[in-house]
Amino acid sequence: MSGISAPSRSVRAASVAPRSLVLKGELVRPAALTVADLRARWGQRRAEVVFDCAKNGPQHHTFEGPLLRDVVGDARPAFDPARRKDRSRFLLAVTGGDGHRTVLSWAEIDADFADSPILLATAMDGRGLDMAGSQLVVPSDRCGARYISAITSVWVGTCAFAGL
Ligand SMILES: Nc1nc2c(c(=O)[nH]1)N[C@H]1C(S)=C(S)[C@@H](COP(=O)(O)O)O[C@H]1N2
Ligand SMILES: [Mo]
Repeated sequence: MSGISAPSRSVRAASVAPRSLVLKGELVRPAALTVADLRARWGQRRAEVVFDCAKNGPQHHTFEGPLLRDVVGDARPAFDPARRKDRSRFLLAVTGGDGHRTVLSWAEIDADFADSPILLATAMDGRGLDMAGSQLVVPSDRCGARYISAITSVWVGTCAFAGL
C-alpha cells in the first residue's frame, strides 16, 4: 500500500530503544527497569478489564504483567515491613511519558489492606509493551484515568504536606 508516510523523527527515536521506568523516592534500592525486566524478574498475572473513557466510552483490554506490589516491594520502601501502620503512611505517584500522573496509596496494593491486583503491564492484548513502555492496570477502577501508559517513573514515599 502506498500513502503511508515515513515516521517522523520523534516517532522513530521513540521506537529504537526499549523504554525503561525508574523506581525512585524513599527506597533502599531504587532501580531502572525495562519491560523485559518486568517480564523476567516477577511472576506474571493476567487481567481482563473494562474501563470507561470520558472521550471514547468503554474500553476492553487483556493485560499481563507483575503486581506493582511485588516490583516496588523489591525496591524496599523505607518502612518497617512488619508494621502495617508504618506501611499505611506511604503513597505512590506514577508518571507517563506525556507527563500524566496519578497517585495511589500503598494500602491499595498491600495484601493486609485493599489488596488490589494493580499491575505494571508487560503486554496488552497479546502484544509486548517493550517499545511503548509499561502501563498501569487498575482492574477495580471504573474509569480509565489511572491506566497510565508509557510509564517513565514510579515514585514511592510519604507526603510531607499531609495534615499540614
Ligand atoms: N500517559 C497517559 N496515560 C493515560 C492517559 C494519558 O493522558 N496519558 N489517559 C488515561 C485515560 S483518561 C484513559 S481512558 C486511558 C485510555 O486508554 P486507551 O487509549 O487504551 O483506551 O488511558 C489512560 N492513560
Ligand atoms: Mo479517559
